[in-house]
Amino acid sequence: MPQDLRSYIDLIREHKLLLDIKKEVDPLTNLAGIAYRGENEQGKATMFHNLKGYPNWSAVSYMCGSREKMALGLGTSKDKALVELGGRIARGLIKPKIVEDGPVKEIVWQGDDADLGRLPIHVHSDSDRGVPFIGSAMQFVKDPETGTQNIALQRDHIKGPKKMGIFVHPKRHTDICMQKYWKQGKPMPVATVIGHHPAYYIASTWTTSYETDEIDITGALLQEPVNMVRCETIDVMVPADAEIVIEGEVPPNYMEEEGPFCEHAGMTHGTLQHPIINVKCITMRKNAIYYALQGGRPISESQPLDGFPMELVLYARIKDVGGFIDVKDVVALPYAGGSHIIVVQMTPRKMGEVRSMLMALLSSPYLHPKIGIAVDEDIDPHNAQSIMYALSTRVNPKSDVFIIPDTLCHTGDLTAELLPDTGSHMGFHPRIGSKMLVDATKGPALTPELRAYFEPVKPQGLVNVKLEDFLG
Ligand SMILES: Cc1cc2nc3c(=O)[nH]c(=O)nc-3n(C[C@H](O)[C@H](O)[C@H](O)COP(=O)(O)O)c2cc1C
Ligand SMILES: [Mn+2]
Repeated sequence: MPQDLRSYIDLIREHKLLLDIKKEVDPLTNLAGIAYRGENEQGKATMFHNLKGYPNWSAVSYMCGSREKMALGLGTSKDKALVELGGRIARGLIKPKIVEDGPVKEIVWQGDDADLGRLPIHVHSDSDRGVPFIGSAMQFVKDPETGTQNIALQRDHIKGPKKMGIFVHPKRHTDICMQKYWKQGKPMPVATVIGHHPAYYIASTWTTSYETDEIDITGALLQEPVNMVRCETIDVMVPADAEIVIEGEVPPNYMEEEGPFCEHAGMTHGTLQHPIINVKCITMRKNAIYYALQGGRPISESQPLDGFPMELVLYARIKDVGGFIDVKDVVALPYAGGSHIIVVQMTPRKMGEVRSMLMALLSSPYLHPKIGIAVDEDIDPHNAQSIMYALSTRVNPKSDVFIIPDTLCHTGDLTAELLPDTGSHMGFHPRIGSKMLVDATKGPALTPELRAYFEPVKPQGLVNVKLEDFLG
């Protein structure tokens, strides 16, 4: 059996990481709030079985709400994920298998039937003026010159029964591909895939080279070729075991206002000029499950989903700096918003190692990382209290903090300086920012007396006692 959304839902339910909600929930007014509370108050995904206005539909939220859940879905654990998945990628990407038919073709809506209003698309935040957005939209496009496909997770703004706005980041891969079609005056065919195993979602936010088809990353993560089937009305291949596919076209050289929407740092940026998709056909599985991926305020699914592939890429990048760095963990703090703060848990062995590592950490294919913090192995890099302890007791700002001005930064970082428009077709102003390197370690292992000095004391008897033994 292929690994898909349904096998994953069964798995997280079995591990008590899913809340099944049987009472009526309204995608337009309260689904987002319930899903947000499920993850942020109980660390659980939500499955909605009774959706107001959408009989026979169900929806899942926050299935990618934490590293713990995604790692479980990939047959590993939160703590072993970076080494295990890094190994799978290093052993080689895996090409998909082309199939003639698949479950995603069980139902086909053409013509007037292909109406977006029939899908239980939800309203994410109070910033969005009551407009539903598809947060879980994996956009599959095909380069017109090479035939290589690209996947990018890009939200869709619902504008009518057959029309969606699409937020295409200027200069990223969908834009590069789109500009090639537009130069020839042609529409770009695009397949919007909704609902599948987290491996597809992790691959779709993975930042890699334009030449790499992210479906091969999905194969490597799952350690098997995935099944791909041709769309009905456009020349694009899509996963045969997905829940829903919206086939459409991006008309050439045309843009209109997109947004406002709750962005990944937890705020809204208002509207910008972006392309649209005209819908041609919708295909889906029987009893399709809608994936109501929640955007916006942390912890939304944007942070762990941006962060998990980022952690994998950064781990692979920094562990070989200077030959070898003893890296234990890399965490893009999901509760910090925007994936701007990255904490590296490591054992520093020699002078200079931490600074060199932090330079690589903050200079990679990813633009989000702005503040890099190195901590020792006795600090929990997932825990804010533990990180604060290291910042408080192991940092001398004069010698442990470095600021690098005028570097590339994420355009969504509103603290960064706006540059004059350099000709981006969307009038999207590039920003220039700065980076902060923080060495919050005790010092290198070659100075054991220095490290010993920073050893935290332990309450008497702590290591031998268990509270349960003394209760009742
Ligand atoms: C939940 C979520 C939503 C996202 N939405 C968008 C979006 O609307 N537009 C966009 O350009 N990137 C968005 N991203 C980031 C892209 O998915 C990411 O940059 C991806 O690597 C782009 O694909 P590419 O590397 O093939 O260009 C989103 C990421 C996440 C996790
Ligand atoms: Mn790409």
